[in-house]
Amino acid sequence: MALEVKKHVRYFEMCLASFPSQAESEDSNKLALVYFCLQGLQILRHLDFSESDRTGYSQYIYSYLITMGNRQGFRPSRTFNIDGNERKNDEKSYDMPSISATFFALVSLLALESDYTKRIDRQKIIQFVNSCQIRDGPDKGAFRPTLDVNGVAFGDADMRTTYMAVGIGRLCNLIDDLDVPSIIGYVTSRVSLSGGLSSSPYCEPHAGFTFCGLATLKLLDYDFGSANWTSNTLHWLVSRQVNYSNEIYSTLPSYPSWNQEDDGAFNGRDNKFADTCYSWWCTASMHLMNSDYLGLTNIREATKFLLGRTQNRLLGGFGKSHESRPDPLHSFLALASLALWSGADSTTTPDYNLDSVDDALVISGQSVAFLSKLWLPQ
Ligand code: GRG
Repeated sequence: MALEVKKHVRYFEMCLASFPSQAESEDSNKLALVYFCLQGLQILRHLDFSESDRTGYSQYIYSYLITMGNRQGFRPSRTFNIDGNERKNDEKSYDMPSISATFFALVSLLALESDYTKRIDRQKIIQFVNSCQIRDGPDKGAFRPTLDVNGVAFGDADMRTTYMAVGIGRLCNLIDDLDVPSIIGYVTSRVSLSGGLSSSPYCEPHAGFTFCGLATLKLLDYDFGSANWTSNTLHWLVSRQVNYSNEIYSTLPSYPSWNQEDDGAFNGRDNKFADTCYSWWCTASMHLMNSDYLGLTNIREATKFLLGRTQNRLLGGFGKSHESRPDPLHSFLALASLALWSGADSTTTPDYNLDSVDDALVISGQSVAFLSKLWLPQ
């Protein structure tokens, strides 16, 4: 089955140039969309921008940077920066940085090969990240998404924000400035009885949270080999792949989450429909624990789902399901999955000449190489 490389390239380039008016509500997620498109192009090995385009896109991303005294981060939207001026030290404002915007800005700048170490103050970035961390109580170790007008950690803490906070630590090469034991304590306390990870105690585990938790641990150099809980997690992850040839389904004609089109794909939790993004959240989770674990999934069927059902052969890009329009998140995660799987089993995975992908930071091999150059002694 063919991967429509040229169409995917055009799709990402179109998204970077303009979004339809229906995407207005995504203003505060704009940097995430930029990240999906840039890293998607890089995985396709087609980030073919001129020097001036790279500079233009990088300048745009730096326009999201805010400094507030000894803290710094990227804002999710420029809407609250009404007058466009730099913040004065003691000024109270709703124009605040967020953990997610900071993570997405840095991984986008890596794709553009912009040396952000010269533009950001990484100590101040880590000060901001650390001020979002919860220090006591049941969520100790987790991170809230932003600060309130008084500079106090604000918003619901969860596994996604915790993952991105630790990702920023890696991207700034300042992991040791984070409170590593409390973060590991938070993540491992969210491993449920079934093996999947949730964000809050006793809540339903989800493949998205499971990926965020395992990637956080990997970024903190956690030793999965010595942990006593990972076999349950692996079992839960392997069970996310939908297999309707399994006899049990023929005895359940009224199973409410039955959709024959899902066969071979992954779902995010028990009794839910499958979707493109779970290809990444589930298989990358297994890969984080041990790359050999990919051999426990049926990569051939999983590839058939992506290429045959959710790839849009007319417009390029991938949708969530066989009926959905393409969007940047599902397009990026489909390509990241195909890149992760290539090489897993050469008999079932065709070579699409994609770049490699880092399972924890979710960036291309080229971006990983650029990141490592940033921290070489000058
Ligand atoms: C590095 C790609 C990348 C992203 C940054 C934001 C983030 C980190 C990860 C998101 C992880 C994720 C998908 C968490 C799950 C959130 C959740 C509870 C979704 C439930 O959504 P439903 O109910 O979907 O619409 P299902 O499929 O469960 O029915």
